[in-house]
Amino acid sequence: MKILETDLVSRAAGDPTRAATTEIALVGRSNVGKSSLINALIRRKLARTSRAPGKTDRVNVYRVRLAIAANRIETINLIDLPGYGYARGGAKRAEAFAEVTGAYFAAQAEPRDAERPAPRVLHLVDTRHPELDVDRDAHRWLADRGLAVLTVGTKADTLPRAERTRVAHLLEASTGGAVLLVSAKSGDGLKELWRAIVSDAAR
Ligand SMILES: Nc1nc2c(ncn2[C@@H]2O[C@H](COP(=O)(O)OP(=O)(O)O)[C@@H](O)[C@H]2O)c(=O)[nH]1
Ligand SMILES: [Mg+2]
Repeated sequence: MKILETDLVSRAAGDPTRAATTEIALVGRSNVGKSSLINALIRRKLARTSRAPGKTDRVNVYRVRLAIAANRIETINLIDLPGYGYARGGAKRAEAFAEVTGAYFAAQAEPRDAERPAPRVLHLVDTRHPELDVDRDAHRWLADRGLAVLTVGTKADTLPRAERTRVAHLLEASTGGAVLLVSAKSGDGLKELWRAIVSDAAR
C-alpha cells in the first residue's frame, strides 16, 4: 500500500456528500492524539496538533489517495470530528461535539445507495486512561447508532509491553469489540491500523 496524495478540505458537518468514498470518522476526547494520529497515518503534517477549538459547524476531511495494489487505487476520507470531554469550556464544547458529530452521522445515514459505503468509526481512547466515563458514554453513543466502531488506544509508547496487553484486554471487555493499540510517536500499530482501514474500504 502506498499513499499517492493527501489533501485537506472543509465540509459542512450536515452535508450528505454523495461521493462513493469510504469515510473513516475519528472520534475521541480532546488531546487523545487525534491530530497526531492523522499526521502519522498520512505521513504529513496536515493536521494541526494544537488545542485551539476549530470552526464549530464544519468538519475537516483528509482525503487520502492510496495505491492498494498495482491495479487498485482508492480514495479514503478521514473525517476529523470535534473532541469531547475538554476540561475547560465544558458545556460549549460538549454541545459542539454533539451537534457536529450528530449532524455528521445523521447526514451519512441519509438514504444509501450501493455506491456509497457506510461510514466507519475509529474511537480513540488514551491508553493511559482507558476507563474514563466520557469515553464509555461516547462508545455507547456510537454503538447506539449502529456504527461499526474500532477502538484505537493511543499513545501506546507510554506504556510497558505488559501494561499494553492489560489495557487492550480492558478495552475489549468494556467495548465488546475490536481494539488496536497505536503510537503516533513510535509508529507502533500504524501498519495494522491502515490494514484495518483498507480492508473496510474493500467491502
Ligand atoms: N507519547 C505520545 N504522545 C502523543 C502521541 N500522540 C499525541 N501525543 C501528544 O498528545 C497531545 C495531544 O495531541 P493531539 O494530536 O493534538 O490531540 P488531539 O487534541 O486529539 O488532536 C500532544 O502533546 C501530543 O504531542 C503519541 O503517540 N505518544
Ligand atoms: Mg486535534
